[in-house]
Amino acid sequence: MIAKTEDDFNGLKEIGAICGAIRDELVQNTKPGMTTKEIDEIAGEMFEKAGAQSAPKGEYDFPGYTCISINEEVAHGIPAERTIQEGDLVNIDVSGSKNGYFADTGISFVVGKGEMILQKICDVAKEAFEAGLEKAKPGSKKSALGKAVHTVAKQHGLTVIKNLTGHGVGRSIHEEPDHIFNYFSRWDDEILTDGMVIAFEPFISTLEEEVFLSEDDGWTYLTDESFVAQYEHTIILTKEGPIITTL
Ligand code: M3C
Ligand code: CO
Ligand code: CO
Repeated sequence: MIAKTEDDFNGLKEIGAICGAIRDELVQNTKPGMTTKEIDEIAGEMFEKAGAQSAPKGEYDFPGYTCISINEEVAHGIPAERTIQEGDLVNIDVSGSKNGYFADTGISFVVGKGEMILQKICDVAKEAFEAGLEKAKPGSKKSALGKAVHTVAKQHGLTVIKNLTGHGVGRSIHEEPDHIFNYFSRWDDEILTDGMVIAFEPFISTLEEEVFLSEDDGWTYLTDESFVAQYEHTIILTKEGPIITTL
């Protein structure tokens, strides 16, 4: 969407703060021995208390309030009986709506002490987000964000996932612009505009550049031989600078 009115800005900030708070609470509660379903239940309660709805559930009938993905699972992991272990790479992605406004945020992190490479990809995903954020201005090319993400990944000897992307958000969970790539696409000549609302979510990988969909559940994106980290926020682009709604 293009945010124009004060109601737009307030509505986007309200659901952004709710999703950000749920994300942080879930991260805090991700401890060895917990099941992903138990973690997800906390989100269900928090959405309800806030008078907000889970976007995956509401928009796609996803079997969970949030997406929780572990190790070989990259995204859209279904909360279930899988137990968190020390050293796991976990991604928690929270998206929701209130009063017709949407937000989307996610983070990858390592539970307790884990392998150094896992912490590295989490740190690089955040660094790539920050590099892209520098380019997130009205009048700039959308492709500049992906270029910045890929540059950071390469600097660290890492790769990006090319078949998962950021997207527009605001009045629905996924809307125009359809794709914010994690690499420079020369065919992408779209110019970012004032008030445009985007979910920017770099995916940084240790090796592979593509994920594949699980044939078992039809939801979960998986890797074969890599580990992948994501870092996502909802951003309103303005002439005065970006507003991150999900901090
Ligand atoms: N919030 C998720 C989508 C959840 S709906 C099942 C997202 O937009 O960040 C991702 N898209 C692709 C991978 S994660
Ligand atoms: Co998300
Ligand atoms: Co998203």
